Amino acid sequence: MRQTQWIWNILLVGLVALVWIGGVLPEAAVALASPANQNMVTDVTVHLGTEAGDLKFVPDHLEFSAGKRYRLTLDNPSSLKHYFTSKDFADGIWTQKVEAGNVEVKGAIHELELKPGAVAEWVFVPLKAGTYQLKCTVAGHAEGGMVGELAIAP
Ligand SMILES: [Cu+2]
Repeated sequence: MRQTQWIWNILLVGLVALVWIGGVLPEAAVALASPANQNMVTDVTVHLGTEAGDLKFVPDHLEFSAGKRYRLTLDNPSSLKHYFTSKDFADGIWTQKVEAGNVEVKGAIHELELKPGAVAEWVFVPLKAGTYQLKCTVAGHAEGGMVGELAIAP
């Protein structure tokens, strides 16, 4: 019947709206609560090691601006595990979340370990200007060249 069809359509639209609000609102709330106070995010990617097995970060120098929001994607294309370690940098930023697989971690993060093939996303807002040393803390890796620099411009 025609009337039944109408009711179904209205129910369907309502359901779609509920799913949309449920998915979008928490994200919007987080964005509003962040110091950046906007939805904009700048994507940056760093590779930990290379497929050929080089001990280095690619790129090994990154520049950020205080107050902007970044999504730093870390991946490990090598067959060794690596660390992304920069304690002073981590102390100078506000971490919104770190996402890896189906897990989302909130709160302060100081170090990330990436196993071969792993990918993680770190969403943060730099706060404290400075130049910070980055290194991989696996024995021998920093000595082998796996170091870098993270700069935050005021
Ligand atoms: Cu390493």
